[in-house]
Amino acid sequence: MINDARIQVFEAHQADRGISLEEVKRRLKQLKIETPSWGYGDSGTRFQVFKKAGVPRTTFEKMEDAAQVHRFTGLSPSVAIHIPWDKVDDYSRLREHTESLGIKIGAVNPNLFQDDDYMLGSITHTDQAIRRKATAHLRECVAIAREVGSDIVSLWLADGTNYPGQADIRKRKRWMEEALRETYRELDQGMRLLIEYKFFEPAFYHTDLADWGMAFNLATKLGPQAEVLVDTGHHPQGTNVEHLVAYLLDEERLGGFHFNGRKYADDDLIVGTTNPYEIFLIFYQIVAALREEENAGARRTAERIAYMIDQSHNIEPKIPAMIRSVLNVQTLYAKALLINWKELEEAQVDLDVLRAEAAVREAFEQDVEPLLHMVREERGLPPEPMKAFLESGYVEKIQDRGVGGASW
Ligand code: AOS
Ligand code: ZN
Ligand code: ZN
Ligand code: ZN
Repeated sequence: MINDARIQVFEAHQADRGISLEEVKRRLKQLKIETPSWGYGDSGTRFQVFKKAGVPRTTFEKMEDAAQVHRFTGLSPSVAIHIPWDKVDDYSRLREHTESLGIKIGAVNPNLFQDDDYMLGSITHTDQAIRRKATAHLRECVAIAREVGSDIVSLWLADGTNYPGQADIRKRKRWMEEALRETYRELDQGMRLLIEYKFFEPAFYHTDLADWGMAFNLATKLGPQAEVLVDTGHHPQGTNVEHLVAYLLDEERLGGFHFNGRKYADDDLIVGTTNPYEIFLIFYQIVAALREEENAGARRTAERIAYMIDQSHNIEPKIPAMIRSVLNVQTLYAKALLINWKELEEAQVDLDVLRAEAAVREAFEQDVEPLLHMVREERGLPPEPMKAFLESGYVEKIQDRGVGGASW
């Protein structure tokens, strides 16, 4: 529990460290983490989809669950949708319903991987008719984004091959570029196309959009409204994700994140459960860029990063899993905001390796619970969101939905 004495100790300690808590709190209050509609439905591995009681039966009900996450955390005012998983007859009704819950629709995610036609590729398929069909779906998603009031289309492409020689890699590259150019042309001003990469799965020999370099190159070719989306589970083991984040930030092409935790591959577990230091170090790079942008009063890349959760809650209760996830992100962001920049910069100038490393690590070691309680209190939110949600009676209330809700 947090009491006044613990808060006073925290404030005094941060004052000693030379940290301006007002600035830290201001930034913390701006943090928004989108949750995905698919995170509320039934999901599973390729071995089994577990059916849970109380799972939303429709996209409308998914929005109701997502609204709970925002209600108790104040962190998740928007929800990503996936087409066709969230296909509805009337998108303006979905928009109205969502907005009546105090949240809004965020990124629109096209699905180019669940149609038999796409077994050997979608926008990279050898058959022109299939490429046309896939491109039409991408364009449709831009139109849906317009209709639901979203400014982000977020594309992950499952295209790839399983065997050497299976297809012409360079032709596929050109077809992919062609389809994305056509999609890009559909964007309204102010809309963004986020390009997500992943080095394997479902294809295991080559993936057409395999890494951040390819996504960056494509985004650069397309134009300023195209940016890279970094999913924390989409890199080979050992990749220095915070480095590529810093690189993309500096090139002004970092569009967004899919947060999740991983130990082996694209595990899609709760963010920060196995790799909290990595997430913290990603935020270290982002806060550095934010500070630079603010001082220069010019570039605005870091400020408008679209943070999203992309996880598959197979064994966890859905809403608490989502609450845990956004709280973990908030905690790690809070820690990064406690870096003593003066100390760090001095150590770097003095070429003092150990002091510089310590300046970063010491922020990670701070106990930010008092800080988070203060911020929640100031915003009129429950100081312990998970506890408040579990005591709210919502879980009991949705049991009448029964078993067999929506799943992909
Ligand atoms: C797939 O591995 C990607 O992470 C996607 O971003 C995401 O999981 C998908 O769009 C949900 O279908
Ligand atoms: Zn993802
Ligand atoms: Zn993924
Ligand atoms: Zn993942």
